[in-house]
Amino acid sequence: MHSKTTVTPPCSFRTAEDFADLAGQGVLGAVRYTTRAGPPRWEHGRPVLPLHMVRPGEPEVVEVWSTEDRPVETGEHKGLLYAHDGEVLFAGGHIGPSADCGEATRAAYLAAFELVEHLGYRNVFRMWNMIDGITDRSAHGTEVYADFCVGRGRAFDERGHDMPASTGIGALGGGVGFYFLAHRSHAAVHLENPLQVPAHEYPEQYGPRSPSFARATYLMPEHGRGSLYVSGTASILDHATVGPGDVVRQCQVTLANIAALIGADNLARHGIDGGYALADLRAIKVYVKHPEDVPTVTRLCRDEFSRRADVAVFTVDVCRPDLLVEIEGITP
Ligand code: 3EB
Repeated sequence: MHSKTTVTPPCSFRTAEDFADLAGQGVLGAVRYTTRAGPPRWEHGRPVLPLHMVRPGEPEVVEVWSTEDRPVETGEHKGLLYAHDGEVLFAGGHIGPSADCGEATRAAYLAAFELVEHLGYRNVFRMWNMIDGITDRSAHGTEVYADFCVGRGRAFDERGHDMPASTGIGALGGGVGFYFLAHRSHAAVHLENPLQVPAHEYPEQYGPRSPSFARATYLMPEHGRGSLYVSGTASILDHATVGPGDVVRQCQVTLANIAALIGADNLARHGIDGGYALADLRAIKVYVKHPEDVPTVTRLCRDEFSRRADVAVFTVDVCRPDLLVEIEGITP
C-alpha cells in the first residue's frame, strides 16, 4: 500500500539514541550534528552526513528526513551519498579541508546538479553548507566563505540552475559538509525578501562573487498547501549588517526579516496564497556565534516560536564577522 498522506514536517530532530532506535525505519537520510565531521556514510542503509557542530559535552542532534512508505533507492555519485523515494531526493557530500575550497566546491556542486538531472529530481528546494573556518583567511588571503561562493557560483552559472533556499554557516571543523533536497514533481518557487537585497545581488564589498541562494523556497504540490523552506536568515537589512555587537537587536531584526519573508504580503508578491507567522515554523535551527549569547537568543526565540517546534541551537561562526545570529526553519 502506498500512503498518500505527507509527513508534516518531513524533518525532525532526534537524540542519537532515538535515531538508533529507528534503525532506518521511515528514514530517507539524516544529518548528525556531532563532534567530528567527515564524509557521508551509510547507517542502516541510509545516507548520514556527520557535521562538526557540537562542542564536547553538548548532546548530539540528529536531523532526520522522513520518507513515506514508498520504496527507497540509494546510491553514490562522485562522493555524494543519496537516497530517493520517487518524490524526494536527499543527498550529502563532504569537501575535505584544503587551501582553497573553491574548486572543490565547484566540483561538488556540479556533481549535485548532475545527480538531480540524471535521476530526474530537478526541483532543488533546499541546500545547506556548513563551512569550517568560514571567516578565516584562505591560502589566497581571501575569506574561506568568499572562496566557497566563487566555486559555488561557477557551478550555478555552468549548469544554469535556479538558486534555492540555502544555509551557509560556520562549523567547528572538517572542511565543508553540504546536503540538499530536491523534488521530482512539485515545483520549487524561490522567494526574495522585500527588506533585503537578493543575496546574489550583494555589492562587491562582501566578496568577489555574491552568494547563490534565495531567501526561501516554496515547494508547491499539485493540490493544496505547500511548504516553505526558509534560508538561514540574519540581521541584514538591504545588504548591511544591523546591530553590530548587539545580539538582542540582531535577533529581533532576524525574526522580523523572517516574519516579512513568510507573511501573506510577500507570498502574494510571489503568486502564493496564504501566509505564515513565526509560530508556524518547525524544524528550526538557531546558530549563535558566542556561547554566552545562547540564553538571550533562546529566550527571544521562545517568545515567538511554537512549543511544538523542534528547535536546535548551535554555537558556530556566521559568514560575516559582525553577524552574531542566524535562524532558519520550515513551515510544513
Ligand atoms: C546572509 O543573509 C547571511 O551562502 O548559502 C544565509 C543563508 C547566509 C545562506 C549561503 C549565507 C547563505 O547573507 C548568510
